[in-house]
Amino acid sequence: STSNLAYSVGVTLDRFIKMKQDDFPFASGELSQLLRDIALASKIVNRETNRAGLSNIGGAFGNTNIQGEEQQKLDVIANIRFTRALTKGGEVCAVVSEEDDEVIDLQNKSGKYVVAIDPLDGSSNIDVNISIGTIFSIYRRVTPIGSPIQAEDIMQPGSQQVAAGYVLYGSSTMMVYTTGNGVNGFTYEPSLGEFFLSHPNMSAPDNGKIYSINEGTSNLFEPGLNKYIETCKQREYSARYIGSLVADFHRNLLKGGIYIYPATSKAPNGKLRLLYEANALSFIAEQSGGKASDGAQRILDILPQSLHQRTPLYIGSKKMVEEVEEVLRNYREFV
Ligand code: P6P
Repeated sequence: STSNLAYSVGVTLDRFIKMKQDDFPFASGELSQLLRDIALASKIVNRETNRAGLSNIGGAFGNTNIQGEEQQKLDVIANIRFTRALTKGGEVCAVVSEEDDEVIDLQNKSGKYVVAIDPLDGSSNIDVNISIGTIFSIYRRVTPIGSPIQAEDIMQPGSQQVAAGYVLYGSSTMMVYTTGNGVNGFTYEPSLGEFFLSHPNMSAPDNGKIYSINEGTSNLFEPGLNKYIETCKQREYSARYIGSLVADFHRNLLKGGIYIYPATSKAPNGKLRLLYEANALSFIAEQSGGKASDGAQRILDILPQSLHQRTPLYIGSKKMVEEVEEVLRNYREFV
């Protein structure tokens, strides 16, 4: 029966958030409410993602469905869902999203938090039915209540995050997040409409044998990176790269591994965005015992200069990130 199923699969996300609320003596539940708002929006996005092929909401833009309605891209829909949930929740005063050029002021003047979000990363994978994900960072606003000020409230280094997480719409849908006291993973049970604690206290293996990088552009890589990749091959590591950051990151977090999106001669800052991709996953990586850098400096120490700035990303098992940083350093010294 439903109650047995609920009992057998353990703690719901709501109950877990409530249990952990005591970790924040000063927060009177706003962060808890904010996490619930994100979970709610992710349930809606999950449903729409799973039906994408059916109701013709694929990645392709400008389709019209049988009703002749203009079809929106799924990442645009996801952005609307998350922004609407955060607006209604009332806890967030501003959102910076991959989908919007400028910061969105939610007009929640007393909202204590700012959210940076990639509502649906890797949405080009939807049409080929590969897992995709939502990535989010949560900051406390710096300025007193009123309209948020971009320079102070939005452009905070990742080290100022109070929470961060991702939702992976995969073979099952999971929500993984941290509030600075470790990392916990929840698996969605659609028949109950609930996330259940399935991966308590996630801990990244210190080392690993999986490397995730798009070697198709290796002729554009710096020499030290190609040297590291060569080492991975000599050790017969597994190359696993599915072109969906959240899915690659999540697998490496569970099994041990490193994900690299490097600077190249054509893209000196790589491809991934600092505010709503690298920072959140870097907070998760560190909180689970892993490491994240741009190849030299800690991602969470980078002071943002612009909303959509890119950063190279080396993230995953601590020893793997440390090793590649060492190789890069050695080769950079000799260049
Ligand atoms: P490339 C998807 O577009 C994405 O942002 C990440 O999810 C993914 O890891 C990466 O870009 C893939 O980029 O250049 O290897 O196709």
